[in-house]
Amino acid sequence: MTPTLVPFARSARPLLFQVPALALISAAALRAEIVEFDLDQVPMPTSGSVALALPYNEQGLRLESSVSSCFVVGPISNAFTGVKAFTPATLSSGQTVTMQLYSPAGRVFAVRSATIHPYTSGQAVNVGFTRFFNGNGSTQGHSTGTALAGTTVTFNSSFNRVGNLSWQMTSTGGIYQRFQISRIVVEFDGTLTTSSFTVSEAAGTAEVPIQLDSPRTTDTTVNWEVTALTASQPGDFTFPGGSATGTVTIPAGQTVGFVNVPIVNDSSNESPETFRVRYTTTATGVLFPGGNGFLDATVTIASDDGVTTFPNWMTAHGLTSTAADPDADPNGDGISNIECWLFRLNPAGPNPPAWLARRAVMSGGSNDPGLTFFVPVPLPSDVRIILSQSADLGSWTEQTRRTGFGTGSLWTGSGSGRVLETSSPAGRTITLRASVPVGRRTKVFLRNTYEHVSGGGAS
Ligand SMILES: [Ca+2]
Ligand SMILES: [Ca+2]
Ligand SMILES: [Ca+2]
Ligand SMILES: [Ca+2]
Repeated sequence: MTPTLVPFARSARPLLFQVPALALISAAALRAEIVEFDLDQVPMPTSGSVALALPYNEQGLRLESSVSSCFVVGPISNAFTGVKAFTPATLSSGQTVTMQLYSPAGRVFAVRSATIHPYTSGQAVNVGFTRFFNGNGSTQGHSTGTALAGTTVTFNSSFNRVGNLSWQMTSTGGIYQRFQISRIVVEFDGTLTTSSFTVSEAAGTAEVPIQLDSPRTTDTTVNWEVTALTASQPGDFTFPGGSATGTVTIPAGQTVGFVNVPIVNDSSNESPETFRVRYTTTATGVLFPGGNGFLDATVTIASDDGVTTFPNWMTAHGLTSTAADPDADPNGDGISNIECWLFRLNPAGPNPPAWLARRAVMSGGSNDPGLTFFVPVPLPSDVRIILSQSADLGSWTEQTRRTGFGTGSLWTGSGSGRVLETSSPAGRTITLRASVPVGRRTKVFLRNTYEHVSGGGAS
């Protein structure tokens, strides 16, 4: 009897575990996006001052002015020893000059501090009208104090979430009231993102992420609300902690938080069903993409009941067209769809680590090498498993194969006598052992190949 071989696809399984691409935890070593605008691109003047052409760019910030250049003063006389500071060009009486610092990319930031210095020919004179504007109509005045070494001043909450920082200087009464700035510290606002995904009905929990593009210096609290769409509550999922709303905090220095929504592992045959998690926030220093006031993640629950074939498994996970091909990997985790079906893995979203342990791993050590894997029940009838081995990764020799676990299905081939199988109510643990050359040390490479055989077959 000839087995039906259409459609027919191959799926090679590399021996190394691949890290799921869906891992959402970002490295904690990421730098907060704090920018010190401190003229670090400008050489230190060896005496007096140097002209600084405007606009001047540093670390994603741009300095512009109503004049075409300003001065960078360095270690002049007894004033700015070791400090680079900038100041507008000399003003004539009554002239006003406006300086503006902003992100050419349009990024919003919080102004944290500025270090300002008085200046009048090396003498310490308090300059009291150094007013800053935030571009939104708010102003804040600071005095330089009399210390030539400068004073670091901080900014109130109206200087959070600004598009620019500007300041003016006007000469009055023929006296050049001038000050210098050596350092402005801003923190760019973080952008919050989430992602929609498919969760397996048996996964227990949908971990819905809320992520910052970079860590912040303070905790970020985000509100969430869970709403049923085509899924029903509490039949298909339940509210986290029994509440449809709550908050999640992304701690300072970290970039991700989760809302954990319990998923009900029912026994109903169902199409993919959905619920929504909507995020809103009043936290300062964070934004949603596009300036939206909220952010949605849609979670699709894939039912695992009444599924008997590979195409059923794809349909249950909402996969169609080429995304449902046996060799396709729509969730980017390095595991093909056909292998997901054999091991009852989620092909369209994340998998619990315990499920990934079902996949084939090396076993038996150097004396009796093999591949061991676990096929959960119900055992499929339309997946062919082929063990091959190689001494050089160039030519491969098939050892044994089996198509599905239906009646009459058997391991065949020269290696069929080396197969070990143990059954349990949960499934079958299978070890496919290699053919080991005797009397010499050699390398053996093993691989499992998984194919879809529509309708199944004997081998
Ligand atoms: Ca359900
Ligand atoms: Ca179920
Ligand atoms: Ca179900
Ligand atoms: Ca995959």
